[in-house]
Amino acid sequence: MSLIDGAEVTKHNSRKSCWIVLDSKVYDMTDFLGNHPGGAAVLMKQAGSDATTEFKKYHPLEYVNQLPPEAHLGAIDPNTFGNLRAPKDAETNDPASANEEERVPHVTMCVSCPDFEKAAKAVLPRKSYIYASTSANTGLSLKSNVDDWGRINFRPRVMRNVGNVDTRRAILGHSSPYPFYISPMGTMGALHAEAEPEMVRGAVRKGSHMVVSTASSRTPEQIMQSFEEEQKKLQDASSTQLFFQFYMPVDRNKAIKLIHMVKMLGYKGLWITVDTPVLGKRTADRYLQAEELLAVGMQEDSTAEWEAGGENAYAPAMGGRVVSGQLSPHTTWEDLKWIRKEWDGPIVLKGIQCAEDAKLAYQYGCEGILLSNHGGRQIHTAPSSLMTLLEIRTYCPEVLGKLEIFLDGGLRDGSDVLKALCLGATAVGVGRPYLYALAAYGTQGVERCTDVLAEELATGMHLLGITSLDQVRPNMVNATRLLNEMWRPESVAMKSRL
Ligand code: FMN
Repeated sequence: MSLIDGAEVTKHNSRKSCWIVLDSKVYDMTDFLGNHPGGAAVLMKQAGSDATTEFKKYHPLEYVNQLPPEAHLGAIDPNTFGNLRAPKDAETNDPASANEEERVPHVTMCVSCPDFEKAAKAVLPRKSYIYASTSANTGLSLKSNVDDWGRINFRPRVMRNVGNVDTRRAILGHSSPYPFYISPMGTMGALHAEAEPEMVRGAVRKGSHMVVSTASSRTPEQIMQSFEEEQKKLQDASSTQLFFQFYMPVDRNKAIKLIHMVKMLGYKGLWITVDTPVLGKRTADRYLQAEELLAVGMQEDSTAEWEAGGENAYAPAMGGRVVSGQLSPHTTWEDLKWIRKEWDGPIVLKGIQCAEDAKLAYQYGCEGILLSNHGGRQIHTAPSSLMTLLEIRTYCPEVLGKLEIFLDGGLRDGSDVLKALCLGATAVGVGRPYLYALAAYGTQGVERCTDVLAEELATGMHLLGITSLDQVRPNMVNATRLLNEMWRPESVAMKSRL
């Protein structure tokens, strides 16, 4: 195949013919414009140019191989990169913070979790900040995640000789210095050039566990490799373990292959996300996609053609999608049976939102459940994980102590971890605070975020009157306000059927 001149690639910069360069290879993306999960406009901005850097923010470069072979036109002549068109500049690459005066403070100025968000906002392109911060619909699920932590109060005991406190907790049998871990979050490359490896380094240096997303910007092999390299650098072995968050793809063979791969690589548990049969409505993303369409002049036929089902329909402004086949809406409880045959380690269901499903998870032999509404990014007006925990305590307390119970969503203070533990949680996941810390400060920020949470937790223990996490009890918190709002079955008969 002869080499393609950059000047030729540049000519194909319209929606009638859209070529891009990825990893020195030229691809014709014209037929893929209407299917791109991030929206056609994202591709159009890169049309006629080298999109490698932008691509790597969102996907492992290996994903290029999933494009149809006929889209691959050949290699670019390396001497002609200079002839390529520069990607269309968009306002979405401006910093997220509108305030010019805002600068990223020194990391030591981050003394509580919300500080990391402010710092990230100052450094991140607006598009990346929107990706991390967006939530579903009007944002009520996210709001109640954050608010509900403040609606439970402690009932502290005093004069209890609380000189030294021990914050250790085991997660699925793996000891950790803290009862919290880093939640799985996809596409970290959009927030930091070093993406997941940088997050892993921060985790290993502090010994905290981390759950790695299926939708990571790096492959599971690359992430495990950075983990092992960082472990080797330390004098004392770190307690960190990596677990794997699993999105069920439509194709079962692909699912099995991925499960076998992460097993072989040494991931310690499979956390199956069950709250995402389809993507929730990420409102801020929708505005952004609409803006991007307008910026590249694709507005005129977008909605109308999509509704008419036209071949050239650029749907993204109206519909959030994932890469075709990567998320199965057909999964049922019965699927756990074949998954169990392929995976002999612990299984945690991520995204349990009511007592009935907690009970089913136990009946189906799972080792753990993660009460979560995906950081408020999925169903509109979801229950907070605290509310779900209270429901489980009320309607199926038998699972407490049998399943490991994890919670995530809206946790922004180490003392909130303590509330969850008092109510029976094994450990708690922290998402956005770590992501913002990574974005603003890389590994150093990740370490700092752990320190902030750990210190708040330890202080909370002293002030609550306990010295070890074995001493937490439900009567150490007042959850009456949430209990008053908790769902109740309509009849006694219904309660007994739960
Ligand atoms: N959950 C998943 O199961 N898989 C993912 O790939 C994933 N990606 C996420 C990406 C972002 C930017 C965010 C904010 C969350 C993501 N989540 C994902 C949800 C988190 O695992 C977690 O449930 C949530 O972030 C916890 O809420 P918090 O961010 O308020 O701490």
